[in-house]
Amino acid sequence: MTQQTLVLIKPDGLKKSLTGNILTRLSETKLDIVAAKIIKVSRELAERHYILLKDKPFFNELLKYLMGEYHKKKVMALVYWGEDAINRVRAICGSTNPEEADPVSIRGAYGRITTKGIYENAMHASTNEQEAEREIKLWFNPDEIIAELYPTKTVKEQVERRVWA
Ligand code: IDP
Ligand code: MG
Repeated sequence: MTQQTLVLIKPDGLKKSLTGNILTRLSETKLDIVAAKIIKVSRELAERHYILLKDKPFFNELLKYLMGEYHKKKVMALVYWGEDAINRVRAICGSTNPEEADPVSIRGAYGRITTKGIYENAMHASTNEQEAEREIKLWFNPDEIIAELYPTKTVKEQVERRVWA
């Protein structure tokens, strides 16, 4: 089944200069990258991304982690597309808890648990098709993705936007 999945290289991954290593590992999936960008994550975006975890005791620390308050204020977001994309990426990514993750997985190799109890696990990967759709639509506009993943519509709006001077 052809699928798409959201990958985030989290602020610890960027701070530790792991982008190259992580992308090289993910290339083992033979999937296509159809979108990529660097983002400064707002609290609103972090909250919306992790909305399903809002009742967890570590939620606030998790938001700060994703916003880069402990590392660098940036995240790299990518969309991978191809056969069985969600499970292929999750397999190389490894388990949520970096200490339980296979040491050969990305999280097993590069993650840690901080003294505040947050799992700093270097990357995010969508868990199922429904979450992938919600997350991809949250992080990307249709024009930032080079594949037609979901239906779109055109709207006419008069908005002020910044352009090159
Ligand atoms: P996932 O990233 O493997 O899908 P989720 O349960 O969606 O795992 O959790 C999102 C993120 O929240 C994890 O990647 C990790 O950074 C953090 N996290 C999840 N569970 C815990 C926990 O029990 N303690 C501390 N941090 C956690
Ligand atoms: Mg998750």
